[in-house]
Formats: sequence, C-alpha cells, structure tokens
Amino acid sequence: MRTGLALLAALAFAHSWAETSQVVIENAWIRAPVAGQTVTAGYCDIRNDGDEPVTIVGFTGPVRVEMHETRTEDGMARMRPLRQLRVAAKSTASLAPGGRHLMLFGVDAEHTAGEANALTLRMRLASGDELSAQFRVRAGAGGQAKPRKEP
Ligand SMILES: [Cu+2]
Repeated sequence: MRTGLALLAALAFAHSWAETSQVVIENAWIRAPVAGQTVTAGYCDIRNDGDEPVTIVGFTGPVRVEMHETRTEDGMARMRPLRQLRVAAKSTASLAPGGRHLMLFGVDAEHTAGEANALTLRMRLASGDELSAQFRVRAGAGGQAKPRKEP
C-alpha cells in the first residue's frame, strides 16, 4: 500500500514535470495602457515542443486576465472570451494584435512603472500545471501609445 502511494505520487510528479517542461512562452509583452485607461492587451507565443497537444485554460496575475479572440462579424471586429486554447504538438500558438490576445483589467501605473517594467503572469494548463512568464510593458506597435480600440 505504502509503495503504491509512493509510486502514484512519483507518476503524478513525472507527468507534471513533463507537461510544463515541453511548453515555452516567448515574446511576451503587454501594451502600455493609454493614459487614463486601466484595460489593455497582452500578447505572447506559446510553443509546444512536446509530442502531445496541450490545452491552455487561463492566465492569472496581479490583475484580472482573460483570454480573448477577435472575430470579424458583419464587417466589425468583435472580441469574445476564449475558454480554452489548444496548442498542437510541435507547434506554436500566437497571441498577437488583431487576433487572439490576453485582456488585462485594472492595470495601473504601479504595474507598468518601475525597474522591471514587466508583469508576471501565470499560464494554467488543463493538466493543472502552471507556467509563469514575464510580460514586458511596451508602447503600441507604432512606438507611441495612442487611443485605439483594443486589441
Ligand atoms: Cu480583448
């Protein structure tokens, strides 16, 4: 019995280790909020080096984070929550301006100023594993924060 439990624990640990070690978050950044705004978008590439698909179920951090996707309906770009994001084996899912993205709520100067100038967000997998990454705060694509509709 004792041996059985130890083996189960070892297997659970091995599984956990395998899942997170095969997933890498790259090019992570959040758009510096427009002055007076506390809602902004975040982007990254999620690379799955493993032989099995992985499913991302959400992000957590010092502010509220939602996964969104942008769809064009009747010629209008609309955002809607994305419950899950599947990353196929040996492939990369990109969260990029104009498409899938993270929506951050309640971002203030405290989060975007300072030496690090980055937010640490944790990505949760369907397996229960978590992976954290630093999202650097950057101005918009034009190099200057200007009022625009997110993403
Ligand atoms: Cu959004």
